[in-house]
Amino acid sequence: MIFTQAIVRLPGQSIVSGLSGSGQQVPSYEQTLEQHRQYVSVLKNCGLNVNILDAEEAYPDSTFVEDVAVITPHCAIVTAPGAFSRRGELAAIRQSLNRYHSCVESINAPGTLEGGDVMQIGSHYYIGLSNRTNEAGAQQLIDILERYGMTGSTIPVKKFLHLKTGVTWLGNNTLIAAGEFIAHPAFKEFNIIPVTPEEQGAANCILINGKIITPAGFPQTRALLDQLVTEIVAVDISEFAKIDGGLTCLSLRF
Ligand code: CIR
Repeated sequence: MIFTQAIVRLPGQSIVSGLSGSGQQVPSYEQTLEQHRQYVSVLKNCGLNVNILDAEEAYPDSTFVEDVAVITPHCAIVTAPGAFSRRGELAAIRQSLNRYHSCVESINAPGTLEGGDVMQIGSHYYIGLSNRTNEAGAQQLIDILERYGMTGSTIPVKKFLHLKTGVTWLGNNTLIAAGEFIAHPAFKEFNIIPVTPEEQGAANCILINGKIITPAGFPQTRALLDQLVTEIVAVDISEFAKIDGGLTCLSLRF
């Protein structure tokens, strides 16, 4: 699948108050801006037109745009974040999506769904059931996908924030996976690149137009990837990782 567009949102100064599972580290606003700049430059080098949205100070986690929308080749879907503090992000992303898609669907209460729980492989979408995405939200997404000729299935997420925190698609029938997803029966048809517990953050990679974007700072995983893939680009997103952000969640790609 060839991507041509990406949507990102600049981090605001309020990112220092972003949600964090551990609550132990606070990102530096200035460093998130610099890492975001480098991230955008990598997306551009992959051939994408990048629409850089203004920061939304009222919403500390709004730079993680992946969670508030799912974009398919046939329609876009505005999600319903399970995190209450993130629900105000929806109005602005809906406006942006209207520029690209004539069909913009929604997930509605009592359903909750965050895009970090949605992993697309071809026309099939794996949907993680996590603390952020519930059965009702997942079922609504499956119904929407089916209306447009696509399919979806659910997979429980036990230890990760989102499905894609623990597993992502690298193309060529291959997934990179950590923890519970390394030997998960739902993924038995795929080649799995296993990530060690010490390098868990490396399971969140992005495949864009034949290039694999990987988070910097995970040497064991990088060595494994180097044996399999030629075009690998590492990006430092360590500031975003302090509040549980990964590579995928910083953009919508389509
Ligand atoms: C949150 O907890 O919502 C943000 N601090 C991090 C969101 C990361 N999103 C993602 O992995 N898709």
